[in-house]
Amino acid sequence: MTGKPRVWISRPTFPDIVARLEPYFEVTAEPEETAFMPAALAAKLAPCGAAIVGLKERIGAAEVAGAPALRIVANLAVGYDNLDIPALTAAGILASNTADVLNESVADYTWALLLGAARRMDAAERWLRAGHWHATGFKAWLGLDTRGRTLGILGMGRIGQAIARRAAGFGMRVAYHNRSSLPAAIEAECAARYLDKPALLAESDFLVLAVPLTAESRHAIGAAELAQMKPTAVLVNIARGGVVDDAALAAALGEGRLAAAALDVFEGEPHVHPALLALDNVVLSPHIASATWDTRRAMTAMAVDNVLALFGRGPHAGRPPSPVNPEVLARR
Ligand code: 8YV
Repeated sequence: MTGKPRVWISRPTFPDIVARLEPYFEVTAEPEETAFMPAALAAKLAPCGAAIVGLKERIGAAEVAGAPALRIVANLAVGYDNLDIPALTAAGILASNTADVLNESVADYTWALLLGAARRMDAAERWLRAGHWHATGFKAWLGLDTRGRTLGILGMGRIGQAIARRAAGFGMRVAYHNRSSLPAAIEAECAARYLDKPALLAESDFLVLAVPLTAESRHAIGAAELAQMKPTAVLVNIARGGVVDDAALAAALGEGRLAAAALDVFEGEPHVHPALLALDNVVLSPHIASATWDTRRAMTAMAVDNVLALFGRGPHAGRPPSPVNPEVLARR
């Protein structure tokens, strides 16, 4: 037993990056992906000075109550709806995320999903693999063009903006809705115009969801909103499952009230609504929009940097690069 503070890492990451912690911390990294029940999570956190966790770890007052030395929970994600931020703040624990380092990879993948749904790539591949190619015809597998169409973005944060910037290459118009409109310079850079939510729903040919999950955004797209969309529209969700009412979406897709969808995130994932699994006009993806080698390494490095910085070490000593509740730092 050394006198070093302990860091617990809840999942396998990249040992060469995590090694940067070793001079200063006693590091324990889980060797495989595990879903921790609250009591097991509390036991893991109890002896720690820092924890690097992922979205599966739901951490609130109960989980940190028995962890008096815990100073930082570094989330391996930009979203942090798995963390009860007021509870961590009340306990004097810093939360950090992986802001910005994943924007471009997530934006790339969003376009892969959008185009895949528009051109029915996954369904066509299933059909080819099933040996049906001999039956193809001139009017088989007709998809939707993006050129000249409107891309709507609900949630124009940094990821939304990275998605918007790519739209010019596809000849699309961009509209967005946020709680408030963006500065004119950003609107100009993204060639995007602000619309209220009903107008965005009505005008979008492709609607991308890029909002964080909050009480306000839960089921931002439900039956009422789907009814306001064009029946020819395509919905793409790279945000959080809870932003969409999956049952209502499956009904709209099944009844032809929406042309297609592409989903990287699901309510209650890893469970996928069975009605979605049964449909051919939805591209399903297991929450991998940020999953590239470079980006997942950068996310790991950022979590490590936040931990090192809080303990006065590393390149950002004393200044964690991406605090979510910086008021905790101000109090120290
Ligand atoms: C996850 C994400 O972090 O950053 C987010 O908010 O949803 C993803 O990048 C990733 O799937 C690892 O859990």
